[in-house]
Amino acid sequence: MTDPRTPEDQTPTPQATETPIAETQTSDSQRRILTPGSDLNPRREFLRSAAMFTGTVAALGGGLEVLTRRPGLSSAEAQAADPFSRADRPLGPYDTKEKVTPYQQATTYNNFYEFGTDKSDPARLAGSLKPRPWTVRIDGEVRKPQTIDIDTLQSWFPLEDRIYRMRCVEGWSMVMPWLGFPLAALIRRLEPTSKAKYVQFTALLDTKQFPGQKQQVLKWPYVEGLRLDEALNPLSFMAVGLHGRTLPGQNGAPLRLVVPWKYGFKNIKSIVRITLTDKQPLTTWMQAAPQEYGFYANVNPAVSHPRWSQATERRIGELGRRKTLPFNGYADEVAALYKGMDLRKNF
Ligand SMILES: Nc1nc2c(c(=O)[nH]1)N[C@H]1C(S)=C(S)[C@@H](COP(=O)(O)O)O[C@H]1N2
Ligand SMILES: [Mo]
Repeated sequence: MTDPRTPEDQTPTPQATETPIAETQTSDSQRRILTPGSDLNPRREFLRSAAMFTGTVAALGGGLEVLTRRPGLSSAEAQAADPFSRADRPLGPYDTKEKVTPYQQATTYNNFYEFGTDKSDPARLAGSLKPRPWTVRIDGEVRKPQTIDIDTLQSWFPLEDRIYRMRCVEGWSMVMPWLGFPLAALIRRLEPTSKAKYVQFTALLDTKQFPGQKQQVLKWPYVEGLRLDEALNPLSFMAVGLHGRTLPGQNGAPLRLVVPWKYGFKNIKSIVRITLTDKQPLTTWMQAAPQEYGFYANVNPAVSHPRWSQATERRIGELGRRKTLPFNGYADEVAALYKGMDLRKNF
């Protein structure tokens, strides 16, 4: 199996088209009312240009049916009201103030090899992924192994916004406004036994929904993992939405992991199984190329990928490159997790 990855600067990027989002008056309790394929955050009403309606919507696949236009608001006004771009938006403790990557780019420039290795494959093919009905198997070192319907699982937690940087190992980055809940809240609720030391995540295996799984570019299903203390860190997040709406298929519907201090490939999409275990999981990328991808995969500008430097990155939508920060800028929150570890060996 040869590693299909190349550094990002060899790949062209799509054009930007901002998707305007505006706020409406809805109580916080209504934020919890979730229906399949609906807007996850009823506080916001989504406005899209006529071009988006006719052009892109079909390509974006499931979960994007709710497209409404608020009467009397021009597209420019709607854009100014975007809760993620507005300067006075109240920021959460972990939110970055950096400019959020527009919805159009975050949903058309994707890595999701279950659909194919091209950046445009996921958006083009995500319609074949059916995020409802969906169950998540919880097993291993937990008091009550169980299979939970995704809507039940979501209803356990109030949804939060998190605006996180995301840095792909290929050398590009985005700023993603996620909606979801802390992974720690889920793990606590599952009551791990004293033997639980790691969390293993498994994505869906289904060649009907994932045409790319007919090719053995990776060993399917995609598997990822975290040490239990990493999983319990307040930054670790389970996303069910993006830009205020249901997570599109190409971004990992209906449930994906977000660990912003690690390279993007740790952020496993379309999770069907979460296993608490006493053994370090063998992740998909470690299995594919162990000399190139380690278990930790913490963003580290000082340690090059064997085939390219990790010192800089290109923010999607920007020209030029910026310096990559240790732990992707989240060192204050997570560096203590790796105290005493050699981060060159544990790459
Ligand atoms: N199941 C699955 N999850 C995955 C991948 C994948 O191929 N399959 N690619 C990863 C990589 S390499 C990156 S950079 C991010 C990209 O997330 P995004 O498309 O939402 O930006 O998803 C990660 N999660
Ligand atoms: Mo990536």
